[in-house]
Amino acid sequence: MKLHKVSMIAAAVALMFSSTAASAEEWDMPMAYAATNYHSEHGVIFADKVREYTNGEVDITIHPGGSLFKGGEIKRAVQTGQAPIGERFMSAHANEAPLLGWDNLPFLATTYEENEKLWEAAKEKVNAQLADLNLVTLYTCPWPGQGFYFNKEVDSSADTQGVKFRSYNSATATFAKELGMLPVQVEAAELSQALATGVAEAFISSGSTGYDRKVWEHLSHYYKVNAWLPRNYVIINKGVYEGLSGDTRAALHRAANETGASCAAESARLANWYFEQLEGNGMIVQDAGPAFLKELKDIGAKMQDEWLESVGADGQAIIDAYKRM
Ligand code: PCA
Repeated sequence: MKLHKVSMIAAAVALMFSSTAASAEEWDMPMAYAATNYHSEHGVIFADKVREYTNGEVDITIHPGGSLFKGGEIKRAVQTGQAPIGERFMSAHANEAPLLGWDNLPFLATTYEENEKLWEAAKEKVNAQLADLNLVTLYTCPWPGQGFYFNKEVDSSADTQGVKFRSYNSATATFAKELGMLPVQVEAAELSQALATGVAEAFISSGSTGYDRKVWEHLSHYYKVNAWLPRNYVIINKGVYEGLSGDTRAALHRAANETGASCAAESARLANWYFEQLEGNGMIVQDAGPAFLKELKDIGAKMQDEWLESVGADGQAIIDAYKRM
């Protein structure tokens, strides 16, 4: 009788384990940038941590380089639940929700420290906006400061007229137009091809994307500007998130917080290393000259005004909160 009871308990325990195993979540996570980029490498680190902290209950497979969904499709895929989780450069969607352009305001927060403060000031409102889009943010990670790539020396907007410019969101398209350039939106994964085929002959980005896409094969000059440090976000479908147990959510956030901090530190560590690689491959990397920089700052001020106008009180509240910090 006793033995029977013990074996019944053993069977129940076995059943419990097998049902846990059967209910393990398997998530595909689309990411847009090169597999060797620190953003994508941190996706893998995140997945490993999630597996560990959920005791294998959530098993995430990373798909970098736009291989599962292209960069431009990732937000919608996660919103609609085609993918439960994904990574996206959120300011690319500021045309739909202007608030998401908070990290793309020229010359407002130009160091990692300032960028972190600005995120602190913006976080609550940004997350509320994303919740409206059926998304929950798990972590965000900054790109290094943004500057300009050209195939020639550029001293002012006199040199940029009619140049075909690869933009990555509406703000960079505006910037280009203000400089007399012709913007075309291209995802980082397609950048080398756009440069090779002449679809684009200039762009704004960090040293990171220039390095990943080996742009020294087509371009010669990089002008450091540190105009802003935009962010990628790892986002999860709100319905999927709400369906998780409290413990699983806590494990996800623990993994996300650790990964976000490590990813930001890696971005800062690599920022100059990328410039060294560009130089090592023959590019001229230098600060933007005073005349060009003055024009960029004037355009930047105008863009910030336009952003405030399109976002309204929430935008002003973010900037005010940031300035008080
Ligand atoms: N690289 C990404 C976004 C910002 C950056 O530094 C890109 O150029 O697409």
